Amino acid sequence: MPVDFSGTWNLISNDNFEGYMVTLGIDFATRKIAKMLKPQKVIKQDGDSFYIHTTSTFRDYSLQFKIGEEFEEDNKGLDNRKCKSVVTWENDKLVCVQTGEKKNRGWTHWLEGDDLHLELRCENQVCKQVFKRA
Ligand code: ECB
Repeated sequence: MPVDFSGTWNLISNDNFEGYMVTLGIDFATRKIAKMLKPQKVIKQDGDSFYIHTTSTFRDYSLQFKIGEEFEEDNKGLDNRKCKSVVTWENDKLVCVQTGEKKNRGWTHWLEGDDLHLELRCENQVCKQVFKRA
């Protein structure tokens, strides 16, 4: 059985979100608000098709992709840059490479016990988020 990320997940920890946002050029006022948020993720996984909706009281972000199929990603409401993204399986981890203006940009999702983990990378910064099932 493949891993199934489907479900509703609530953020419980957010390590170095500040460093990640600074590398993305997010302004001070926005970072101050963003740091306080406790986003929720809704993930719908159907085979190799994914829908990930991240919601908060401030901004929402949704993403749809198929494993191995490159797509244009518009990071609207985040840093507003565009990039070319592709998500692949690395064993049981979901790995996204976001090619664009920013070097070494991407993220990795995996399950650990009952928790959903997310590592967000940009340049030399790594933000580590952990979510619990709602
Ligand atoms: C959408 C909730 C967070 C809103 C933060 C608002 C402003 C900060 C601006 C830029 C910071 C960059 C990213 C925000 C961090 C998380 C949002 C979604 C990250 C993401 O790419 O999740 C992936 C993997 O689950 C699916 O898009």
